[in-house]
Amino acid sequence: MKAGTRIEIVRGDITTLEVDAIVNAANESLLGGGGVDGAIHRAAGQGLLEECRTLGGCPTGEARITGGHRLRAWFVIHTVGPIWRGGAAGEPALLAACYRNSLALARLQGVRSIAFPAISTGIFGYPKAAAADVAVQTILTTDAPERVVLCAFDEETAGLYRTALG
Ligand code: AR6
Repeated sequence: MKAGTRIEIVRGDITTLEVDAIVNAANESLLGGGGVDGAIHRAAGQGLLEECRTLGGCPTGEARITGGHRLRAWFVIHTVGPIWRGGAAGEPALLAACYRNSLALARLQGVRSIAFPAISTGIFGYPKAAAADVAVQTILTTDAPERVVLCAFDEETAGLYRTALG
């Protein structure tokens, strides 16, 4: 983490946040889905889907960047978290790679503030406490923008972030 990076926990809907970039917990098609992915596509509008169609998908653990279209955020960084298969299929390393690769794209674009959802902890079934630890540890050990928001959709996740941050 760069000296001066602030990590904040915010409860609520990531699509409403005033940050330069929001991260989407997508799937390998990058063509939308349920959960936070569905919410982001609904809020950003058809233009986001059209831009995503040009990207040709994204492997698990990697990230791709698009414009924010009708969102407040300038950019959406789409990353594909691992599906939880019991924990011995490389899930922790893949989840850490999602955070690292998203932060790297943010830096390349000069993003000063970025918000993450709890990647993989919904439909993909990653245990929430373990995922919160991976998120916090990876952000703390990666060169990150000035402001990093951990967006928790529920109070349980917010509490797990508080614990992971110590
Ligand atoms: N703002 C912030 N967080 C949210 C929001 C929101 N509007 N909506 C849900 N969450 P999930 P995954 C939280 O299932 O597990 C999609 O179909 C949610 O409570 O969105 O990575 C994709 O296309 C949970 O804590 O993502 C993929 O197929 C977290 O976001 C698949 O789901 C992640 O839950 C990805 O599954």
